[in-house]
Amino acid sequence: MACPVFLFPAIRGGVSWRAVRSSWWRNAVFYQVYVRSFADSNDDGVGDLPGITSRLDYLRSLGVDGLWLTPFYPSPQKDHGYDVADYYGVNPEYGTLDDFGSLVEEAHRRGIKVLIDIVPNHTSSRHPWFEAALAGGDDQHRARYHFARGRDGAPPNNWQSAFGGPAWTQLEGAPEWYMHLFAPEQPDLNWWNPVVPAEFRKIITYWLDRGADGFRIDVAVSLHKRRDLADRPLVPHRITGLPTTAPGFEIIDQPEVHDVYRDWRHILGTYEPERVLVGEIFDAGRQSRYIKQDELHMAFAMMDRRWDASAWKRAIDVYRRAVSRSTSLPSWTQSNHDVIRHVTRLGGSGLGRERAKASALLLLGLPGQYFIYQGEELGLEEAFVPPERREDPLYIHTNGRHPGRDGCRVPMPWRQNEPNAGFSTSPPWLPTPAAWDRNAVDAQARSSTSVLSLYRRVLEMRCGLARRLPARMDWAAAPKDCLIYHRGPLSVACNFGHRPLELDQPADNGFAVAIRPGEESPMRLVEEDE
Ligand code: TEU
Ligand code: CA
Repeated sequence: MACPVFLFPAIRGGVSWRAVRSSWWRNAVFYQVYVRSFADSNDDGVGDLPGITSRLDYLRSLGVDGLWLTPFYPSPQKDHGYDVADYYGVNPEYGTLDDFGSLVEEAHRRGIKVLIDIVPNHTSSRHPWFEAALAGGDDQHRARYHFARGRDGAPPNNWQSAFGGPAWTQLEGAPEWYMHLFAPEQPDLNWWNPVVPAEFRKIITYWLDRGADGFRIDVAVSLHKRRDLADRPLVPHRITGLPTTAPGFEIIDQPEVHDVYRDWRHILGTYEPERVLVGEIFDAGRQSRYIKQDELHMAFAMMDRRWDASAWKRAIDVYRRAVSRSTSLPSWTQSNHDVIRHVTRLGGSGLGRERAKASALLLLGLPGQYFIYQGEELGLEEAFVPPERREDPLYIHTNGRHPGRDGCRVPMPWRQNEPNAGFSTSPPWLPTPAAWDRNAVDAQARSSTSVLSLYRRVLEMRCGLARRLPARMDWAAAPKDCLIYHRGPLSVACNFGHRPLELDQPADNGFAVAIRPGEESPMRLVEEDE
């Protein structure tokens, strides 16, 4: 957005004042667009790039500084784009390269940056490299992936796929297996082979040249697997006694992964204005190793703790400490396309929504970036998707033991009293829940008490305060079930309890939150001029 953000974190390690000062991404608010479900321009039931372009004014009026687009590359969509068949194109369902160009141009015209998703851990099984590896069986192509012989008809080792079952699939009628830490349609690349890093250098340069402002890196720490492919040691489970994998034995996160990001950061450094790397890393310990002046700029401070003041305080401090030795700040987030929507996690319906409003304010006042997941600004809940309509490989490959992630990926409701809440005149790829009409953007825009109006107000206030907010915050003494912090002129209070709290802390220049169950408007926003 047009709001210039000039907040100065502690400057260490020889970063020039100018470099820090001119960083557009520090304290920015990003908005994650799940491309397939955001906006459908041609009414075929599937979101697309021109749809996003047509909604940029909505995103500008919301007040975001940047977008993260989930993968839009040609893909068989076995994991909805996280199975890339061609890293240099656009899935025809989503548009063309020209559509990408217009999207970037129009976003930039509105002062909005565009991050794209890069998937370096694995390709699609329909990527020409993997097809050649299977067809020819030649060593050169196979060496780009992990092929290994099985052990007496069993997989080469005991590693498991994140989607259930072994991380290996056997080739038909052959002794070899190939590795996939996710679905069988997502074979893992062999980053030890120099051809692979060389290809990704080309890919990121290609998109930087097309105007991308940076990358969200999928499963960022997994690129190099442990070289010996050794079995994970098994130990008896603490409670059940059943064999379980021993902690502290890394099959990913090898030291060489850091070389990749140092290399990418170097490439990014040759572009103006500054481009950024956001790693899909949630673990604070790992964040402290990867968020560095010469590696990643950001990673996700995922706030998925139970609704409890001390648990939230602890988590906030853990994530703040993780970046304390860098010039970066945490990137607060509560939801994405892989997790149950946080309104639902926090208790669902009215209560969950009020808590979600409070948690957003709590996090938006903190130093750092904030990542909104599309629909969060509407207070959307996890949707029920009938089992026969579910498409997530996590649901499919666990044979339904895991409900899958479709419930947070249901298309955006744009307009009330229209088919499929205004997303599309055709049935959307995932069905719109009947009651979603009332969540529609147009309805919420008309109401001053809607979640959307709250987000707009808070982002505007944040933008207005930006120049006066230091990178430092301090916790203040607070009553039980309550967190209070001060950050320069801003004071934020969040009530995690069930009873209304009267605070004697003045909330002079900032906003204060109080949850008053049973009241029509349980949230209080104290603005500067009140
Ligand atoms: O997710 C990687 C990841 O570690 C998880 O959040 C994953 O969804 C979970 O382990 C499943 O049990 C990324 C993407 O965000 C996700 O959508 C993809 O499915 C995954 O990588 C594979 O590309
Ligand atoms: Ca479409």
